[in-house]
Amino acid sequence: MSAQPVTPALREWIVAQATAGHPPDVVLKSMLASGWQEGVAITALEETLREHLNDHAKTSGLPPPAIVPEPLAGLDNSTLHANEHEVRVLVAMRNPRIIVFGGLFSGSECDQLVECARARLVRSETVQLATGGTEVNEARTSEGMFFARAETELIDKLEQRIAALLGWPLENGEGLQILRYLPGAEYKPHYDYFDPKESGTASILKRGGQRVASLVCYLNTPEKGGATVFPDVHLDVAPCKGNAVFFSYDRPHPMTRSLHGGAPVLEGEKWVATKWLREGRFD
Ligand code: PD2
Ligand code: ZN
Repeated sequence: MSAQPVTPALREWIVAQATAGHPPDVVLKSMLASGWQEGVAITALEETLREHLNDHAKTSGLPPPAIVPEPLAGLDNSTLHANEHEVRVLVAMRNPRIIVFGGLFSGSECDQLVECARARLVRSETVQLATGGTEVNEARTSEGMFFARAETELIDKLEQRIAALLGWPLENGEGLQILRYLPGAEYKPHYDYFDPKESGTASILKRGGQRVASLVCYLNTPEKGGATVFPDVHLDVAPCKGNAVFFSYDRPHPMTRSLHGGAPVLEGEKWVATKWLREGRFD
């Protein structure tokens, strides 16, 4: 079958369909019905809509894109080496950028983090963007604590491993946050970046600028529930001891599709360590 050219007229038609409110799967169906090859149609749809969103972002004064960590830049391997430690790439999604790593932490490293954090847990708070302070929030029913950067030898070693894996300066990382979810606890879907429209954001950004990526590392395997969910792309990542999910967002805007949450834990506990990466040094 000869290649079908994606013409400017087709791109215009796709944008018109999307603007009229037709969801991508409906647009795809009508392309297939008019004889488009499935692969060509999907690529044309994805590329056209992404370009359209980017153009829209430029003209509507949205924040410009930042440089974000890209762990797989120039690599075609399913196994990476981060400071002598072997890490497997289990899932890699491009848009939004989501990567699931296998074996980032060893079982014993996970256990040690849990035991160091246990006695220091307090009910988790979220950043109160109106003031730049923090508050207890019903959307987040976990308990947590923060380690200072390089607080112990183990934390220093893990932070160096993460910096090597992500290719992002260690100094741009916030301290490791440990969270424990008991049965029923959850973290409702949210964005990890700071909303530029909120009045407290300017003061938060003075230290390190925006968050541009997150790495959620699983320190145990809950018996049931507790997936990290990405509702915009219908992706659920099962928590599995030693694995981690990475995702980046190049601007503080929902167009990054980085909305994510921690689904309720149904049985057992869930422990995670979260590393947030800033644009600049977080000193
Ligand atoms: O524990 C999780 O799965 C989770 C989900 C959403 C953690 C975070 N966000 C976070 O620490 O930001
Ligand atoms: Zn989050």
